Amino acid sequence: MILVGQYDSPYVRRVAVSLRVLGFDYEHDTRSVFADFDAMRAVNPLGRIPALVLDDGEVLIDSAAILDWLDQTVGPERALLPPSGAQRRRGLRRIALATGAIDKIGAAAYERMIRPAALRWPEWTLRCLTQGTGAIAALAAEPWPAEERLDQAQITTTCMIRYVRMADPDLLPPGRFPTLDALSERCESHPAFQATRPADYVLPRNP
Ligand SMILES: N[C@@H](CCC(=O)N[C@@H](CS)C(=O)NCC(=O)O)C(=O)O
Repeated sequence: MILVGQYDSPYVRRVAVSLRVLGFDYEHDTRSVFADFDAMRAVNPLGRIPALVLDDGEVLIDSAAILDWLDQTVGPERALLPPSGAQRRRGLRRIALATGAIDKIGAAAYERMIRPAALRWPEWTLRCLTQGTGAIAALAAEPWPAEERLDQAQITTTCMIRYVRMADPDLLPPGRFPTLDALSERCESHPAFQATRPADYVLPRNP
């Protein structure tokens, strides 16, 4: 199968980490969602990453749908999201906070880096940052026991932390939330995270 999208996208990265943790082999198509927009739209009509091209040619789009397919494929014992009950609700809440933080802090970063200066809307940016940092604070207040098995809430939250530290480092400096620092350090030392660690955040930039 082929994973389309670069690892500076936390959505691509959470899929890549999950594929590796669950033992799937994949090829990596690193076309750029911005620089290769038309080619990207040929894979995903939305022109977004990630997409996963299965061996029979079926194309899965949206990281949540891809992760759902992975969990269904490996079955409930190995699934990265618990199949039901309070554990599943807890996992889904954490994942919603982490992906919400990515969306809001990402929107503010797009505003700052891509939108021409004259068209920026500071109140909107501030609202996005308030939402994103609120979600991060809520995640920091959750317990993240070191002995817990690696699951999707940990994977997505760790991908979010790395993303925020690339997109807007001042929002999540080391030391502000020791629980999240510990989670991130633990997960980032795992081979699946090391193999997918993005060095930089690649965006077209406007002055
Ligand atoms: N809900 C989607 C979000 C994916 C997403 O936001 N991807 C970003 C990269 S991090 C993207 O493709 N951005 C380009 C665009 O939307 O134009 C998912 O979970 O896959």
